[in-house]
Amino acid sequence: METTFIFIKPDAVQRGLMGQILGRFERKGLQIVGTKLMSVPTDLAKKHYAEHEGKPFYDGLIKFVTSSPVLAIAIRGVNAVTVCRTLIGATNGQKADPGTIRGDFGMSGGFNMIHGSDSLESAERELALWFPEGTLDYSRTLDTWCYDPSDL
Ligand code: D4T
Repeated sequence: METTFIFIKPDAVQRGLMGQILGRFERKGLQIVGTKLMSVPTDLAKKHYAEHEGKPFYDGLIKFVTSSPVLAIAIRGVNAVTVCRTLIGATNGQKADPGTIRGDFGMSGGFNMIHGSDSLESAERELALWFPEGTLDYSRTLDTWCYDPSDL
């Protein structure tokens, strides 16, 4: 099992898409183990996007993610990092495949609605930044119907 970090960005929160987006992860069979609707302090945004510092879009990106609340989410499942990235789709909504979150809901590269950790190492780093208090550990009876024993 992996735990990955997702956040629903200000554009999707403002557009009233939180429930529909969260629902896509739930209906897939993934387990929500943390949620937090929050304003993002600038220093947290800068730590999160440290790898992009100096790039042309960096200042606008920090301004965007700190402009209005986001929904931070921790999600658990087998191969959760890759599965969530697949559900999210390509960075630019105009190029993202139909059926993905960005492909179905968005038209932008910058206002692209959602972030998902791109590796297990990133997930661990980002979860420590966004959920320093930790995530929840609970079992769900439905997991016995989401995975066959060989998946686990
Ligand atoms: P995130 O990190 O937000 O899940 O998005 P991606 O993993 O799909 O894309 P990324 O790290 O390459 O970019 C981070 C963030 O910056 C915005 N961005 C990116 C932008 O505004 N202009 C650009 O040219 C790029 C490459 C969008 C996502």
